[in-house]
Amino acid sequence: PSVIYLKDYEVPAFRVEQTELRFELEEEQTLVRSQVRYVRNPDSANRQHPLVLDGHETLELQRLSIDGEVLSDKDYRRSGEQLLIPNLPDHFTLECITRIEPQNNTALEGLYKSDGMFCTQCEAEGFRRITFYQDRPDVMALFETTIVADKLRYPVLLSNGNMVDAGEEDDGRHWVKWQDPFPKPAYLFALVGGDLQFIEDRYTTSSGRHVVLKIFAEAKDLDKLEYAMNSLKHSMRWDEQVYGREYDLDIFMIVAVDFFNMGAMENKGLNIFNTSCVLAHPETTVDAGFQRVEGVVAHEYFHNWSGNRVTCRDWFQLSLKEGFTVFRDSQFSADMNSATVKRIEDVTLLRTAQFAEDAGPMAHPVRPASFIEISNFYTLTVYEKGCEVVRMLHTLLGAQTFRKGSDLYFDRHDGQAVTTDDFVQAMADVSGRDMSRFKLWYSQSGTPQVSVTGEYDAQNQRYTLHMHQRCPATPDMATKQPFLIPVAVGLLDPQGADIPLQGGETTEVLELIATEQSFVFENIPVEPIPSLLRGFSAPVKLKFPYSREQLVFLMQHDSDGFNRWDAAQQLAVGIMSELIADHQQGRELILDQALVDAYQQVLSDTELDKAMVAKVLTLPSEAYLSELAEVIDVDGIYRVRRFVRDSIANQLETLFLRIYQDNNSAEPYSPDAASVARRSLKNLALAYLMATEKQEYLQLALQQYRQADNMTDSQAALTLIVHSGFAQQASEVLDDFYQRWQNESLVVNQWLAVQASDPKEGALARVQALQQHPAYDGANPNKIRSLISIFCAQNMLNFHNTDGSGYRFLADQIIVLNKQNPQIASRLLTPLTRWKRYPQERSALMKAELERIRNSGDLSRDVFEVLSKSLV
Ligand code: HT7
Ligand code: ZN
Repeated sequence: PSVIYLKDYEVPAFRVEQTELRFELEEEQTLVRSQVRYVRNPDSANRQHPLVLDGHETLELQRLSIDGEVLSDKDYRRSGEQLLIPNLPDHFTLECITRIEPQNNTALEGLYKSDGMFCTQCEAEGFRRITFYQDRPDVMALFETTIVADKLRYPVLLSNGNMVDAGEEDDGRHWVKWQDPFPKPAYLFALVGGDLQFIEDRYTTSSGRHVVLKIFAEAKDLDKLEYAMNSLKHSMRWDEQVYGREYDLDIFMIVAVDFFNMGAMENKGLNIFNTSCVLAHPETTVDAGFQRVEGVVAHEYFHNWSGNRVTCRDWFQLSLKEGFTVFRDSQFSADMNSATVKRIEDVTLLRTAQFAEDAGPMAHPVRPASFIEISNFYTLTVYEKGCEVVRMLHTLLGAQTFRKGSDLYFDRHDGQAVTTDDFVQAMADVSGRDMSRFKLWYSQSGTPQVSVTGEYDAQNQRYTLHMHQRCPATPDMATKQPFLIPVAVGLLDPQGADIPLQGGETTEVLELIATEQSFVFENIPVEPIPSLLRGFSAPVKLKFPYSREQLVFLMQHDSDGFNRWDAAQQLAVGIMSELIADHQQGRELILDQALVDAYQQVLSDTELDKAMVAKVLTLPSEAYLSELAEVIDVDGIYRVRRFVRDSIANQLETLFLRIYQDNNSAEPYSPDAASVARRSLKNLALAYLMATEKQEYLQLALQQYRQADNMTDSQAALTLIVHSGFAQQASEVLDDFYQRWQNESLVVNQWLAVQASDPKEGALARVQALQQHPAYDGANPNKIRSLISIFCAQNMLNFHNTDGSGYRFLADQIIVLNKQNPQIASRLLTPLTRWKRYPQERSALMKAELERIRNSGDLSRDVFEVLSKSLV
């Protein structure tokens, strides 16, 4: 497979004025007729350029004609994934008929069937599986789509834009015609055909436009759509208030499908969602699920401006829409819930998974310079680090100037396909700042490391912070220039109060631009304790030589909620890292009382937000400890985490019991922030109580499991019981849970995940047995994620079994999925790609499995790219 480079970008040879599509949906085949009006692009350097159309090998070409004249196979050339037509006039209409088989499309790209329903996924390059087309985001066209299908089987036929006509044929088929008034690239095209029900609502925009809102799902799921509808309306209002962006069509539709490679898709006017990101009901959905629905509905809706009205020039610019939209949805979720908790969750994801990506073989900049398969670049770097880059712009410019910049960006580029440079330029223009150094965040990969020391000059009442930055080499880039790093800083006096800084503010954003730089604070009357990188103002690893006492002090006093939590994390990480070393040396494990005391203080503080207490008392995950380790000691990390958890549980048992009882309210379920916080604290307390392995707490968990009126409490209890040593009760609740929820596919996914993450011995055999269970479907990505991905990512001890069985198992799955669904296969590879981080014995076994996959035969581009980068 060939490598595609950003530096080779050329404008398209032809523009498209109009794209008319007609789909005849049948059981054995779908016929697609496209009629496309092309115009030679005056901006293209070569006026003789042939028309180059993309078309997947599965397309059966039935007819090609230009302005009514049928072409013979001498008039065009089909080569690989392309169709070339030379000698064309400057204006013409190309008609193309293709035959495709959506019912056999297991890749879930293009047009496919999900549970008997036709649906599409065209981003990034799925449209070329439907018809021959310039399948690139800078070719934007007006689409008109007619869908013809059997009326009984497929009563609902949807596409983008507004429905303009409909009718019936004599043979039991009906048809519907949709017109989208906004030009769009092919990746935003969507079609749905199925037997669907919907809920409906209305929304009036701030300028008075009436919009019909519809959410479609299978009839059995109709009662799980209300939360998404409310989230949609909140998102629409929020985007008007915070970004001045209104919705622009008369209808906005969401469709829930069960087979989907990612979370959701922002197709113009017709979003398609993985059921896991749209269905929510207290009895079947946990709190985190509700929050995910709210976040994803907002994300896809916000794309209507950041992605659809202004789109990407090419796929290297993916973060233009994704980084910005993740930033927008994170602001929205922060506004709807607790801002600090949202920040903690986002940073936890970034630090565990994105930092690991930056440290692995697939490291790439937010704007990659090359790729083999673009689907491999829908990554945490493009999304989450891309969001952090936009957040840094917001921090550097301030909210008001940032808003001016986004207004200018949307006005200047409405209807265009543009680049991340254009986005930064709008911010530079409104602020008058030179952003050239800032742009290195888009072009350089790797996680910068910032080392800070403090120096107090008592005589002159001066405090100086010395900073040093470096960014380690990544496989794609050996040397890096210094970044512009905004470091938000506050200084605490010995009582824990913020010392006023220049201008009377208590937080100042320092701009670190050189490799070494010092920042001086005048009029500091006492030696302060610095609070650094407040709110995690930049995606870096920051080190300051804090003592444990200082971290405890920051935990108690920092006015920045994020940093209070982070001080607790740093304290725990420091203590656990030492214990891991002790474990490796065979020394007895002794827990530093400082951690227990600090946790006890937090638990006893009735002023603190409950969600914050739960976050502070959650120990760093195995994944985060792994990311921080030079060489990953799987057993050491697991044992030490257990030891620390159990020690805390035993010492603070009475307190945990009181917390549990105080928060075990009998109020009916509500997904509001305060109730979520209460449940999270209660269930954290239950987890610590269960760690004591006492019968009485097993009874408490069983009681919660039986009496819960909501899935959050019932699943929390289920997980604790299943993961405990109480084997009989574990098996009883698992059976009970399945009997009760077997007809709820998303709940069954949770049942699979609980078993896949059970750390007890023999997990692989249990996972393999579950693959044979009627509840499992190896063609459904949600099932694969719940069972296989969870086993590999959240069951470290079993996946990394030194007999190599976990690695072998994963490789076997990838070999099968490589043919069936390459996108999913390639994503599943991730844990094996990290082989260099493990000690020799494990790393050799992992590498051998990567090699076995490489030798297994025909590799998809997706799997090939990840393998080839991992095996250098
Ligand atoms: N923009 C959407 C991306 C997406 C996607 C990409 C590759 C393969 C399947 C996919 N499904 C959706 C999702 C989003 O970021 O909003
Ligand atoms: Zn997105």
